[in-house]
Amino acid sequence: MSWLEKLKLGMKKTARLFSFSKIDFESLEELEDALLMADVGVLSVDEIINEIKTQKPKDAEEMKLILKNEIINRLKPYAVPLEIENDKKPFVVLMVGVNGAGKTTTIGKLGSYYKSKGYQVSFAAGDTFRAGAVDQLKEWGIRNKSHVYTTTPGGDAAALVYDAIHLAKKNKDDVLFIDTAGRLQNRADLMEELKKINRVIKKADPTAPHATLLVLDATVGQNALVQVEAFSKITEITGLIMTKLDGTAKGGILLALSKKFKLPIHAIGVGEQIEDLSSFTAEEYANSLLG
Ligand SMILES: Nc1nc2c(ncn2[C@@H]2O[C@H](COP(=O)(O)OP(=O)(O)O)[C@@H](O)[C@H]2O)c(=O)[nH]1
Ligand SMILES: [Mg+2]
Repeated sequence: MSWLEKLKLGMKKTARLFSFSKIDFESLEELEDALLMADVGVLSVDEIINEIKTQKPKDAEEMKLILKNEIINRLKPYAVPLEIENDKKPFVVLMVGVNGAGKTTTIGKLGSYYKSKGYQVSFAAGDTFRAGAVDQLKEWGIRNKSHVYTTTPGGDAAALVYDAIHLAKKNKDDVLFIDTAGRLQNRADLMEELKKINRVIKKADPTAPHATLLVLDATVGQNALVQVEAFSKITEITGLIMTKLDGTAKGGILLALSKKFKLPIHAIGVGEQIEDLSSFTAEEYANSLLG
């Protein structure tokens, strides 16, 4: 199955909200409800509905086209791939997010992607909390034939990160992905630890981290907004990755996020396999969202 087919299949639950045979321009309210249910967000929904009213489509087909263009125009500025700057060696990517969002899996997928592009990739297993997290990353390291810098479970994550940057420099790694423990935005101690990790990264390399990616699980819908806010208070988020767009009916959340935070969306995930992560493009997304 191609990526686009997978994305379409994954977004089916969201797309089902927009069954246009039932909706014509006289039942804009139905469309409004569908957009709200898909978690597009009140602000964007109002603007989109107003745009449709202004353009006065003749039929459902025309309305769908306006809607599609609205979605594309709103997201295009944020569909930006993660660019590795070659003068940063290693280019340090810090991955953050709540438990189960898909950080470790996404690191593995990104690692294999950049490896295939010819970069020497390495991983720092900074999730020393969860049993199994280190092994999970080691697996990805074996698959990608990449270094995985680890410490003993329960060890000091910040110390590991410090060592990992030095080892990555020594090994001349091009990109270092730092995994972190999932932390709830309401756990002050864990958020404090993230600050410490950031300080330690800067000690090892004052220009790092070169990217801090917040991994979000699409199935949480509107709560993603709360997560971006909470993590932004602790550390400067430079980009987003949205996982689990497969099997959610809240696929419109990317529109709400872009509207509010104007952050780049580097990639989206539609499954658990290596090939289930791809760069984000507004057209593909709009097509999948509308079925
Ligand atoms: N369906 C689906 N599952 C995913 C996706 N990304 C990650 N997962 C799964 O979500 C679960 C948690 O992922 P993990 O990487 O361990 O999350 P972490 O706690 O943030 O490191 C795992 O079972 C992954 O296989 C995705 O895009 N789609
Ligand atoms: Mg993890």
